[in-house]
Amino acid sequence: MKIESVTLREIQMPLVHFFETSFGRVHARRILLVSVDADGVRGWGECVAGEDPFYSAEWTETAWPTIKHYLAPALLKGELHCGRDCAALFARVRGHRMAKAGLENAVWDAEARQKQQPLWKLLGGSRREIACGVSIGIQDSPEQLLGKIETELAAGYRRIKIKVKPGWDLNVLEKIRARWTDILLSVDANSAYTLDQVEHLRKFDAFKLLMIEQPLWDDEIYLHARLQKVMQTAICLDESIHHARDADFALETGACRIINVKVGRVGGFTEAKKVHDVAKRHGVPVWCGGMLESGVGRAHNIALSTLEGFRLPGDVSASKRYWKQDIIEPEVEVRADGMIGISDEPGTGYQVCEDLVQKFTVREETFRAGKT
Ligand code: OSB
Ligand code: MG
Repeated sequence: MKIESVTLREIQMPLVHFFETSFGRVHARRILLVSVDADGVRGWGECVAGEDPFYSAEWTETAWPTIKHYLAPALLKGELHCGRDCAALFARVRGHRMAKAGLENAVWDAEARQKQQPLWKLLGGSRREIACGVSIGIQDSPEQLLGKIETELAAGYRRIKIKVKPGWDLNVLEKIRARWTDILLSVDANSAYTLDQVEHLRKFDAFKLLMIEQPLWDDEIYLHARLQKVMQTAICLDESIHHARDADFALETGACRIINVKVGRVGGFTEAKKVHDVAKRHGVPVWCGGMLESGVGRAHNIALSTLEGFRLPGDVSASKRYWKQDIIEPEVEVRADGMIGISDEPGTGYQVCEDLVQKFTVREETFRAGKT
């Protein structure tokens, strides 16, 4: 595989509805898209870093120069046979996993198109349909949240996840459970609590939750193990898991019973597959998290979710929940039974609408072999 050029674009897209977590509210996304041209095909990747360094240290403005000055040059200079080879080329750069994933996944995408194979098959997937859940942000009022849940359940989604933080947690859960006793329900705290609040956290056990995601510090695994010992609700780690070794450590120490796999957070498909394999070895289910992706990242999340270990509904939901118009064709649609059917087309099965990408692009730079 000869990578001839790498193009980095920033697109800006307003969200259909704001999204609020314990670390803040976003109204629009600034997304970095990566495309690589190789052997007559173009592969696309998405860097899922946020607009601010709040979910993780990485954000839009660290990803751009990291790709420009280090990762794209490494890719253009390196010997590369397939997507799997990228991680080694990027290994000298510490961290910056979302930036790495944007590039690596573009290479996997190109590889699948070049081999005329579905990306999901290339990744080792087997599922022909995947189960979808939704992640619903903090709203202006509990009534507004209940209205949203009602809409998503009617649309067929198989699991409702709500964002929680002190002051927007047990009170809201009481209202939800009063109305829907049996739905598959989980919460995501995005590190909003500390171990001092263990008595408060134990009260979550009353609500028969599928899981509580990332209750404690984003850089902590061991203290989650302490918490898991005194909580019935399964802990799921998101922010704390950066690679397969973290996953192994977390599962060995009992810090969680479920793992949220985000391909961007762990640095690309190769590492995401490793995290999946570690969880499988421990007999622990994983599910695919989301980062408010455009269609490019969304299509990649769908392909990843076909791996056997993705046994729980993911945060992979329909394009129209996020965007007035998504940048892929067809848009991601979720069936009335809450599933997404998997395409047999080569690549992701979704085409990138380059004219729309162009329309949303606010900056663009191309790097070529021998010129970086
Ligand atoms: O913690 O899973 C998270 C979005 C941005 C940053 C972090 C998270 C999320 C979500 C949204 O929960 C998932 C989605 O619908 O894409
Ligand atoms: Mg999360």
